Amino acid sequence: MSASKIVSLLLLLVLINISSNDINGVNAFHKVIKKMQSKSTSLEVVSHLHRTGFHFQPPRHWINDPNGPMVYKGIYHLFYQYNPKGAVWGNIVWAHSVSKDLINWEALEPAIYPSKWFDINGTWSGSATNVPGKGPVILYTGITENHTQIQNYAIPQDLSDPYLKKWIKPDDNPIVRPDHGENGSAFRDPTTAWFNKKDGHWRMLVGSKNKRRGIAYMYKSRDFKKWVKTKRPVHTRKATGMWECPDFFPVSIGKKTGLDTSYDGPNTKHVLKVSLDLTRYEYYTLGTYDTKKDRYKPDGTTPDGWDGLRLDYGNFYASKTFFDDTKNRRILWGWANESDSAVEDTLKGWAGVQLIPRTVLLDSSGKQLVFWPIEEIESLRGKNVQMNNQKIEMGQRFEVQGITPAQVDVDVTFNVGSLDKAETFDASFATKPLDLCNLKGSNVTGGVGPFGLITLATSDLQEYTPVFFRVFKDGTTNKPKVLMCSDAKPSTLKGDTGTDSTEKMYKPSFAGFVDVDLADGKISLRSLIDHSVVESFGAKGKTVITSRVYPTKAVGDNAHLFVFNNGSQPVTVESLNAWNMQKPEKMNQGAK
Ligand code: DQQ
Repeated sequence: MSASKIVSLLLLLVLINISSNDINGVNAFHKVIKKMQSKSTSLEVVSHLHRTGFHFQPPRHWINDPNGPMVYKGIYHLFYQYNPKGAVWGNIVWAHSVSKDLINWEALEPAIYPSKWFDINGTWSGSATNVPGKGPVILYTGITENHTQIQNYAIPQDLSDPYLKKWIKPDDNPIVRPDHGENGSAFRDPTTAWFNKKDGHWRMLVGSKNKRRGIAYMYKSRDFKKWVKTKRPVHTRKATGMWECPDFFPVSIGKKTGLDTSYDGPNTKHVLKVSLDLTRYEYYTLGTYDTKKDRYKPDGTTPDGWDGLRLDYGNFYASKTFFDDTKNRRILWGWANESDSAVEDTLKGWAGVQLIPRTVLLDSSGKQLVFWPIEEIESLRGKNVQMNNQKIEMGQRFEVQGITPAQVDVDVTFNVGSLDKAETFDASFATKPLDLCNLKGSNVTGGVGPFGLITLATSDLQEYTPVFFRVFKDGTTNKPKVLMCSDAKPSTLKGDTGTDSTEKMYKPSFAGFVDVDLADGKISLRSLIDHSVVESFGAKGKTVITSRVYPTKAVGDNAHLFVFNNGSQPVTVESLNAWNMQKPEKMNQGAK
């Protein structure tokens, strides 16, 4: 073999190794970093530089999956996977917070923590179900003495307490153990259960895999205690690996309200969402749930697998929805991990945020879901600035002035005018939006676009996180194909030159297509910008992308916000509203 071939081979091996460790920026976990897992940080030394202003965070330490969200007696409950002793994954308990408005949160004692043989090695993710007559029941995964994953239940000690401060784990646990056909080390994350009036049974799903086939097992029960596996899994898919945190719920066709998980009526579709352990991103399908056969069949309008639709095309994982019967809406919670290293997390004393809860509806096309930040978030809006009818020629950018852009909500509607100059869409990119974003970044001149927002930027663009659209045209139909990107590559000067692990920084570009026809030329973009989080909603929530970024200079009062256009076709900002966002009064002070 020639020397150059050997060099290429070595390079390939290095790349393979990098990409297999680098699972979408989410630190590999369930692997305990022993020397760091109990390295506690005192509150005085927690680093505030990149902490968020209005996102859900405990005052310090590691968080991951949102667990068991629900509303009970008018109080919202959020549990989450939490390490009370350090800023990396480990020592996991179900931390518990309560809120009256989904904005201000009060921390309570952890609700569930390892203490019995059936969860002594871990209290992992799960869901809550409001069982009429019984009150809320939590189903969660316990890791046993011999490291098997089993499903347990927990109930409140006092149903008259709307805060549900104390939880009991009855001794008749577990409710479900893996049988001989199931994989006891890949068997977890029970869903909210739903009730089938016709046969008087509750049902719930548990995520799993068999070799590389992703599986959602279904169990049914009359009394919520004795659970029996149904004949076949509700759904499986080859080559998708372990299905973590499945979520299964109905959505209404036509109505702008959410549905209870047990709803069984006409004009609905079902959604099955799974979190893919292999890549650390999620996908969902829309389909039909046959309640007699207990089988789910995707519609087939989008792929059932790696290229499937995503709730969020960015840093978003282990998500879970719940039905909020106080406002008739379904709300989605998702977790965004850090993109920096475990060493950095330990140094800063915290890791992970829960993203702003989003309402979930079926799009009028029936082919996808749409997401929108819950209306309550608007109560945090402070000073407002606007921009109207601002034409942006190629290469121009305009600053949004008069606010502090490190912590804002910005909502802009662009008009692209004519599509005549749009680049022709190459069909080979149809399943590869990310490749397209990497190839054609925010600075690569196009026909229609790239245009959008430049967030968390220094005035000279040494650091910036662009969120933008690029409009292509289908060569035969002339229909637009819209790409949306959120690009962390230029977000920070950090990690560019460093070689040791504290300096390394994952700075990905994230991408998705946006299904719009642009008949009126308009496309909207809303971004919730919060120091190290940029959550962006394209075309009123048809495509959502979250990025985590760590600017060194574009911080605090030195962060800037621009609208820009690098396409030869001028675009117009028809309207732009930006609001400073206030901090909630209460954000989990005193979390243990
Ligand atoms: N996190 C939990 C598991 C789940 C994973 C453990 C998903 O139950 O599968 O912290 O992030």
